[in-house]
Amino acid sequence: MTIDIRRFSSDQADFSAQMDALLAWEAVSDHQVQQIVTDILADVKKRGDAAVVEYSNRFDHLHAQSMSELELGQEQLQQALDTLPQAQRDALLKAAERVRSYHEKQKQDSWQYREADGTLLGQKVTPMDRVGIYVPGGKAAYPSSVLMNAIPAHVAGVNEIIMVVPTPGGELNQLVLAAAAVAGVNRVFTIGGAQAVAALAYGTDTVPGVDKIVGPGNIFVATAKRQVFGTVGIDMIAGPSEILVVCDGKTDPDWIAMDLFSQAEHDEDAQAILVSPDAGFLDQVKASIDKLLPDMQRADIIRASLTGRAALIKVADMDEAMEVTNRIAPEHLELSVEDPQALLPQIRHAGAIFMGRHTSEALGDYCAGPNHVLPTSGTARFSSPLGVYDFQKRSSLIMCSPDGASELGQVASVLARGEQLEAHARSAEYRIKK
Ligand code: HSO
Ligand code: ZN
Repeated sequence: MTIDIRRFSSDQADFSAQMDALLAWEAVSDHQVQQIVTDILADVKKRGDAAVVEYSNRFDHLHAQSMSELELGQEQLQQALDTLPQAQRDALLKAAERVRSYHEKQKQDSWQYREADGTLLGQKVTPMDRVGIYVPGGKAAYPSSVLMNAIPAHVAGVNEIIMVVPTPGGELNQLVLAAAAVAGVNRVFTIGGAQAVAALAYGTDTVPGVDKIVGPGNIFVATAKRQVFGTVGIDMIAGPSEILVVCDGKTDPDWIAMDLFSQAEHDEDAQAILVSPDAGFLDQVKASIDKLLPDMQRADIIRASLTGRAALIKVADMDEAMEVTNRIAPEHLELSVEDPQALLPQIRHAGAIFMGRHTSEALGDYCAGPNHVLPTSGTARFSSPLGVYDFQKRSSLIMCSPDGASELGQVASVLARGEQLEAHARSAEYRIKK
C-alpha cells in the first residue's frame, strides 16, 4: 500500500504558495481552554494545596487526601534508577554525562573591566534560585527530556530543581524517575496540567514557588505557561516537532525514510520534509517509505503525520536548498551530504544542525550532547536551543572612580536637564569636581 505525500518542485509557478501552505500552523488555544485555565490558576492561587489535590484527583483519577501524598521521596527516585535493567541504566548515565559535558561549555562567566580613570564596569552572572520542570505523562513521557531540561539548570548552578509529572491513574514511569535521579532533580510532585503550573508559579504550602517554568506540555499546560508568564519566567511555547532533511541524493534512501519517520512518530501533527535536487532520489525515498511503513509500531501516527504535513521538495541545486532551509527555519536540520561544512555559512536559521550522512537526529535526541529542546514552527529565526544560559541571569556592575564620576556627571547632567529631570541632574552634578 502506498501513501500520499505532498510533492512539489521549486520550478513550479506556485512554489511560494505551496511553501506557505506547507508551513501554515496555528497553535490553537480556543477561548474555552483559556477560560478553563484562567479559572484553575485563580483557584490554585486562592486555595493552594487543597485545589491542586482536587484537580489532580479529578483529572488524573487519583484518590489523594493531601498534597504530601503527591510527592515522591529521593529514595523512590534512587530506587527507580537502581532497579532499571543494566543496559537502560548504563545508557541513561552515559547520555547524562555527555549532555552535562556539552552544557558545561555554555556557562557564561561574569566579567569586569577598568577604564583609564579607574571606573569599573562589568556583568555579574547568577543562576536562578529555583526552577520548575514540567514533564508530560502518558504517551509523551520522555526520560530524555528530563535530562535535557534538568541538566542545564544544574550546570547553571540552580539551587533547587522541582519537577512535576502527572501520573494518570497513579501509574509511575520508572525511567522518568530514574532520569530525575540522574539529572539532580531535588523534588518531584506527581501533579500535572494547569494546576501544576499554577502550583509552581504561585507556590502552595507544599509546592515551593519557582522563578521559571520549563518543559513541554499539552494545550492546557502551554496555555497556563503563557498566562503565568510575568509572574515567573517560561522557556518557550513549543509547537509540534519538525525535521527538514536536505540530501544530495547519495545517502541510502532507507536511512532518510527512517529519519523522516523518527520525527513523524512523535505525533500526528509532527512535520517531516525532505529537500533534494535529485528527483530520482525523491522517488527512491518515497519507495522506501512505502516499503518500511507497514512494519512500524507507530505506523498509524506516522501515516497521519506524513499524509497531513510532510513534503518531498525538488530544488534546482544546493543553493536553493539552503534558501528553502532558511525560509523554513527548521527545528531540526539534517544535512545528509558529503561536505556539510561547506553549506554551513549559508544557513541562518535552524534549531539544531545534524551534519553528514551518519548524524541522524535520533542521536541528538538522546545522547550526542546538545539539547533536544529546540525552537519549533520557524521560531529558530529568533530563538535558540534550551541551554545553561536560560537558567542564568545577568546584573550590570558600575563602580565610578571620583574622576570617572566627575566626567560622567557632566554628560548625565546635560542629558537630565534635556529631559527636565532636575533631581537626576543635581545628583550627577554633586559629583562633578570643582
Ligand atoms: N525529537 C524530540 C525529542 C525526543 N525524541 C525525545 C525522542 N525523545 C523533540 O526534539
Ligand atoms: Zn525525537
